[in-house]
Amino acid sequence: MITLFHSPNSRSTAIVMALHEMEVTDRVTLRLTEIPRADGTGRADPANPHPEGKVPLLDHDGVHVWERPAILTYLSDLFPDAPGIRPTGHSQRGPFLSWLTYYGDVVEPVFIMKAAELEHPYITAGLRGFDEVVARMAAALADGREYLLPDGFSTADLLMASPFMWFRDYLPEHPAIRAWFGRVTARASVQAVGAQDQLDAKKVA
Ligand SMILES: N[C@@H](CCC(=O)N[C@@H](CS)C(=O)NCC(=O)O)C(=O)O
Repeated sequence: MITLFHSPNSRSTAIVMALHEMEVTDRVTLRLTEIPRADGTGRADPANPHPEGKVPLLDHDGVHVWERPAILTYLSDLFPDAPGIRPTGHSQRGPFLSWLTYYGDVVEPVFIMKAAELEHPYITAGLRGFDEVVARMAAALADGREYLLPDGFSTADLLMASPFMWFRDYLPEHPAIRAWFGRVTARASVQAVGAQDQLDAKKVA
């Protein structure tokens, strides 16, 4: 049995969107869970097996997978024929994994540093900064492609777009990035899960 611990309007939302894109919502059970929120609401759910009580967490027959890049990679291995992923052996598997890992290793920390207004030579040396993230995305989209991979949408687009969904002010004034973000957020998965999250948010904190 595969269960995703999900809290509405949180980092796990992108994983639920990915399940829709992969057309595997009937294969993965959603378990709504509570988390402590930045505004002081919510609490850790003792039933959530995440080591820090966070979401998302994927439970596959009692084996736990956490961190979104790992979960999206794991799902792509579990469902190699699903749309929206690049399975092992696919010519774009490497770039697909690279965007997922780049998100976790660089983009998310860079967003947090930006929000916290933190700068340090170690950060610049190790991660680079927000401008470099924007430049990397702009470079990928420079050839006119619609999504980050040259052969179309992937769940890596959901992950890379996810921080901009919460921090809309951070969306750069770059036409190709704005058009890409518009395409990602117009997708049926994003619209449907966003609407469902609003309903589910009333059930859990
Ligand atoms: N790097 C993790 C971050 C997970 C994370 O921080 N999730 C937040 C939700 S937005 C959470 O569960 N917070 C609850 C807490 O900090 O206790 C990932 O991307 O999966």
